[in-house]
Amino acid sequence: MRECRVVFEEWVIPETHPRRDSLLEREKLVEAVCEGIVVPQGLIAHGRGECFDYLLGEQTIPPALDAERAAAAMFHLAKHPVISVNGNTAALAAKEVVELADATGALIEVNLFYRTKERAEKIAELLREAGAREVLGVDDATVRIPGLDSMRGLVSPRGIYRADYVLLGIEDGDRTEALVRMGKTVAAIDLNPLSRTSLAATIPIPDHVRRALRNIKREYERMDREEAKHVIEGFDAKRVIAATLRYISSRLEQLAAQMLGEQPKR
Ligand code: PTJ
Repeated sequence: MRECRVVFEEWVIPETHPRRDSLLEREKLVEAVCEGIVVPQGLIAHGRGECFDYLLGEQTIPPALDAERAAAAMFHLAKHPVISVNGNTAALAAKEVVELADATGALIEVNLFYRTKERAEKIAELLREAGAREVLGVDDATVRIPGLDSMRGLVSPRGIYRADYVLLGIEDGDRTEALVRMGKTVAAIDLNPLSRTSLAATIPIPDHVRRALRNIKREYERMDREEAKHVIEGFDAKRVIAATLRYISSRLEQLAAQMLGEQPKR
């Protein structure tokens, strides 16, 4: 492995550290950068995600759960669902991706913004180690998403190109918009409700990728096709974004009031 991190002697994250989980997650991503799975830019994306997760209270908020139910419903209704996996998602949630694909019968495809064959192979290997039987998007990324130039537009003809439903996470806005333009239903896990991805997605999911994938699997298993139709009929992406912004705004208002010992505004 390329030596790319400073190794602090006897550096362990104390069991009692109040931000232990968050620090361990960072370590996991740094390691994944050294292994060539995550790109350095992925660390910047993660930091932005962490910031929004703070604002949400590091929990699944009610509008996110509504979106997760809609994302689960689409797995019941779609003919050709695909879970699109990039470096960050693979490093943080390979197991959850595989479990969701197994439960729903969706295909898994590696799809990278910073695509190299070597990275795609490594990510596919990580997914196979997590139990994936088949991973598309490595040798078979031969067709192009219209409107996306260079390597980042390449997808598998059996996977994302043909899909009627794509679930993706921690994604760039350009690519999400291009998939929506192709007429696909796109569910996008992104902690930032104001990102171009969230604004373009058919189903924006403002939640951490690991929590979101677990919740989608649970909700999928709880509903049948009839209920799924109902859930989709009642779903409104704009309401999810607006409710998330209101949630953050009122949470911050409450925290500020608490700090000053004031009665929170109604
Ligand atoms: O692996 P590649 O080559 O496909 O590249 C992946 C990155 C992440 C570098 C690429 O997709 C990218 O540049 O993404 P952006 O445009 O920075 O967008 C990432 C979005 O994901 C941001 O809006 C973050 O808030 C959000 N995000 C970061 N970490 C998480 C997250 N959302 C959910 N869960 C997270 N853990």
